[in-house]
Amino acid sequence: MATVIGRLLGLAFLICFGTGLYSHFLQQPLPWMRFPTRPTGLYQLTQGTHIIAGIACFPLLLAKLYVVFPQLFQYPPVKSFANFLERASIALFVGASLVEITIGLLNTYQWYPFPFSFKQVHFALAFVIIGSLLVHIGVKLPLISAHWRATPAPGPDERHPVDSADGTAEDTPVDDGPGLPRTRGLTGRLLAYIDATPRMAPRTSRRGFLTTVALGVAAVVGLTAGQTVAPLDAANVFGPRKKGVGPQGVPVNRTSAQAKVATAAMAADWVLTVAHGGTERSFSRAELAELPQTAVDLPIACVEGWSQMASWRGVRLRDLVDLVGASADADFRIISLEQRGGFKQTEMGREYVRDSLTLVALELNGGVLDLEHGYPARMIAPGRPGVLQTKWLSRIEAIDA
Ligand SMILES: Nc1nc2c(c(=O)[nH]1)N[C@H]1C(S)=C(S)[C@@H](COP(=O)(O)O)O[C@H]1N2
Ligand SMILES: [Mo]
Repeated sequence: MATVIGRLLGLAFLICFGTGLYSHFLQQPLPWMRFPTRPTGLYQLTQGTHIIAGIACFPLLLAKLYVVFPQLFQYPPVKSFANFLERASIALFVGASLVEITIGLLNTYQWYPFPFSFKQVHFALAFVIIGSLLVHIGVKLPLISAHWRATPAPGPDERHPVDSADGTAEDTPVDDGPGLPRTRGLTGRLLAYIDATPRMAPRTSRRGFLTTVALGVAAVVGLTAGQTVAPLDAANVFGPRKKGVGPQGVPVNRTSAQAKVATAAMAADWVLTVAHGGTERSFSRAELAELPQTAVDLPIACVEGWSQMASWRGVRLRDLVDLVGASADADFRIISLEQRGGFKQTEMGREYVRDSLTLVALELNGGVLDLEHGYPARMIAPGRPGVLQTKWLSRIEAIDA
């Protein structure tokens, strides 16, 4: 039981680690990094999966703890160095995991009742978790490989073979004792013997327990996944965001009031300045609207796990930067009217700048962009996290290489 749940938990953590790293590097790329811009919903998929797998970890981790609970109090506490490593790595793994998924869940509700930076701690703990998991697997490797080399368990009548007709006894299979796996080779048998911790009287039936865990996973995932998986929308009871709820049918993360941009955004003399090298041009909203317009369907996919498809209309970013003579390999800094706040400016690699779907959007779902969605103009690009879809644009400038 511990193995079955351990495998599922390991899988969920690996998925979270991979999708988490992807999300991290999208937001803080190393200088040489380039990212795929297709499929356009790639980040919606990776981050939606990250949150779903993370939420599934709650029942899985609790189940795993429940199953191994008696072993937490084994005596003597440490039997050998390998045993010490194993127990220390598990203690670290369990502690770090509980903190990791708890702050992750709180982050999806944008609730931060802890005195440290969510982003840094969530990132650092991921390495503690994967590291301790690797130590744990390393210590258990001989046992794991012995298990995979094991011969299938014999049928009932093979166990006690009758003498053959000529009266000579056939090879008698070694009886490993009740509950021990039959393994090939001396090492395998020894390891199986060493691992034979006294069997506990079952506290519940195996099937009942696994059903409970499966129901738990189905419940917590089913009641939240609708925040990103459209067909599950109706069942989205606990997800912090609901599809279609918000101005122009799209949820809002940071409001114009929180960002303190309303006055600057509504000002009659607003312009968007585009700069490359020594060249600078400013465009009023009317001037932007006179440039060739493109319509695209792209999702807002928030790191917090909600996402929503929307229709945007506006000017291709590459057309705009070409007007100031941008080179094809120029990366850009996207600056909003916001004076404070972590996302007042973002950076955009050339792969997004040159993409035909990347827009300075002026319209959303058939109407003038709502102030809450970034009026007068905002960025929308394929495959990027919501945090990088900068609202209330002010300036777009080439980053000197
Ligand atoms: N200037 C600015 N743009 C921003 C943000 C912000 O805080 N400031 N938040 C981002 C985040 S986290 C998300 S998920 C999207 C949400 O876009 P929406 O509010 O139009 O749905 O806007 C992004 N754009
Ligand atoms: Mo977001």
